[in-house]
Amino acid sequence: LEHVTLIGEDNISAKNPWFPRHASELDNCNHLMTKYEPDLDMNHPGFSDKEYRARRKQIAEIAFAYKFGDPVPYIEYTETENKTWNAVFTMVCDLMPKHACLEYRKVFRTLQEEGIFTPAKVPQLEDMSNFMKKQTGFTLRPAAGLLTARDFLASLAFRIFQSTQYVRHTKTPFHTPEPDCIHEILGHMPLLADPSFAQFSQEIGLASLGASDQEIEKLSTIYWFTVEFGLCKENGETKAYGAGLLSAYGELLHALSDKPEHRPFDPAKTALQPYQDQEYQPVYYVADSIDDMKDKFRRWVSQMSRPFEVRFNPHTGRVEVLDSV
Ligand code: TIH
Ligand code: FE2
Repeated sequence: LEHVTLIGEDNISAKNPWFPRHASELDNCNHLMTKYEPDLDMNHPGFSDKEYRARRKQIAEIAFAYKFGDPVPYIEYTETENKTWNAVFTMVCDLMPKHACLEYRKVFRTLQEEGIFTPAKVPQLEDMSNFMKKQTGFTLRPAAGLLTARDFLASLAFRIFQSTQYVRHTKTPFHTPEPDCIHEILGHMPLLADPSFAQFSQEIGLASLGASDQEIEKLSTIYWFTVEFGLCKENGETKAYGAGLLSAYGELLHALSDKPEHRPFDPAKTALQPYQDQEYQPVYYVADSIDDMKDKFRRWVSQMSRPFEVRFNPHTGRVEVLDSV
């Protein structure tokens, strides 16, 4: 690192594009994709449900008003919302022992022991965030809906997970095409509390900072087939570690059946695989283990063509940019 100089934040250029250098700047990184808004999408289960749409608006306001450093506001979930949580939670409890990876099962138990995962109530993001902070340093901030890949990935660089806070429509408890807090909490949190997985997540985030649109597309595809829909080997069996599988039992059983294709995880190939989010995936990528996935990703990402390098300084919470060319 002797020949490396630090690039300042005041001289933005192609070699030094804008991206958040500190978690507080994520207040500007919450651009929404509007494709699944219940107000705009006729196929959304909440499209013709006025009450549901009003509830979504109310919860979205919390995310719009949120600033870095605020505690995540508590939400009094309704009886209907708690019932929807209960339906998914019960299903996950039944299926997890056989189908979820070891890392997931382990943290899941801890979350039950801590009284955060209970059958009756949607957990609060603030409680989740405080738990995660002790495990891996990850924290949560509320997001109003599905974010752009660039904004979402940027937050991971700071070990911050932008999480929705609304609950899916009660008509579709076992699969929804958009994220909701059941997906974030039941799907993502257990793995983000695993040190190795947390590190992998932060590394995807760091790789995304200042990356080109094409590179963002590749990184979000890798994210899709690992963090969201990843499978892994465990003692010769195939298990799920992807959050989109662990929060949607319909797709979990589909993924582990002989209907879809299973391919070995190989970042160079996986990064180019087209995907859609309307239906179950036709292809899943299987890692040898989470550590192996992390190593393969690290090797692949080191060939990415940014004209600078970044590193996270845990003492200041800032991302430093190194001029390496
Ligand atoms: N399909 C998931 C579920 O029903 O819980 C949610 C999503 C995963 C990935 C994108 S949306
Ligand atoms: Fe997700």
